Amino acid sequence: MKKEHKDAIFANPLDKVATFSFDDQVVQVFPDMIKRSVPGYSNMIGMTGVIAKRYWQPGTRIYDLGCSLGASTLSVCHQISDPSLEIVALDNSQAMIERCQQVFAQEALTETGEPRHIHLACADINDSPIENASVVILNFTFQFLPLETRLPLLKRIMAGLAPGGVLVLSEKVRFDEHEQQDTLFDLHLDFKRANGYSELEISQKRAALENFLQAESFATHQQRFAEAGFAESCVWFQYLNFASMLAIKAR
Ligand code: GEK
Repeated sequence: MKKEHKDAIFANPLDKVATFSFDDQVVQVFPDMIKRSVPGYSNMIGMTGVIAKRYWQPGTRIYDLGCSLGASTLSVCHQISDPSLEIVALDNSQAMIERCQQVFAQEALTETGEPRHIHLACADINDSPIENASVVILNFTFQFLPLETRLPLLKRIMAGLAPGGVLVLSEKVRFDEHEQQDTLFDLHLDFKRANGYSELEISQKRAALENFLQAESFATHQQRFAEAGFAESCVWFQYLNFASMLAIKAR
């Protein structure tokens, strides 16, 4: 396992803060960055595998959309030991995929040390087929998609899911009520400070994510799930302004 590098990408003053990108520099520090920035990340990832175990139907696939370094896929592999399980893990950052390939080669193994059945590819999830799925995972990826592509993607996921299949969607969320939004936003900044980020790092990262990460409210997500045809949806985890939702297709 490669040594985990500390995220210091925004530690020094930058003349101009460019829009965030999932490049080589981010890949180097990604595990540290996401754990120190996303409240509840480890809980949501850990539970993703547990949810997958409950809803996976043998003979169908699990999709990990925006897999980065494969944390959700590894969580699934820890929970489902059946070597016939097929996982499709996609990300449109070549740098992420290259590193993820190394992670899977070392860690995504069956009990007898064979490689797991994982199709890892560099692809845009907005035009990748989703077929014969029972579990689709979108952990912290949907928030980066242009707003107009979100409903079409959910409709394609819905069409690719078997009856009784599920979507796990984890995101940063925003709140329509200003006071709640401000309170949880401020506490998230405190969370980052408590995890060692400086004011400069926090403000430069914020500028880099401006308009790139577009968070939405629970009501917007729930309405869209219904519009895409999901029979049921709920919030199963929330920690400050980060949450994970489960949407279920009718049996
Ligand atoms: C985890 N799920 O560890 N198509 C494919 N990938 C995309 C697209 C797209 N259109 N847009 C963004 N990505 C992971 C973490 S990170 C979350 C996911 C974060 C990819 C992008 O390249 C990046 O790797 C990932 O989505 C988002 O649970 O950095 O906050």
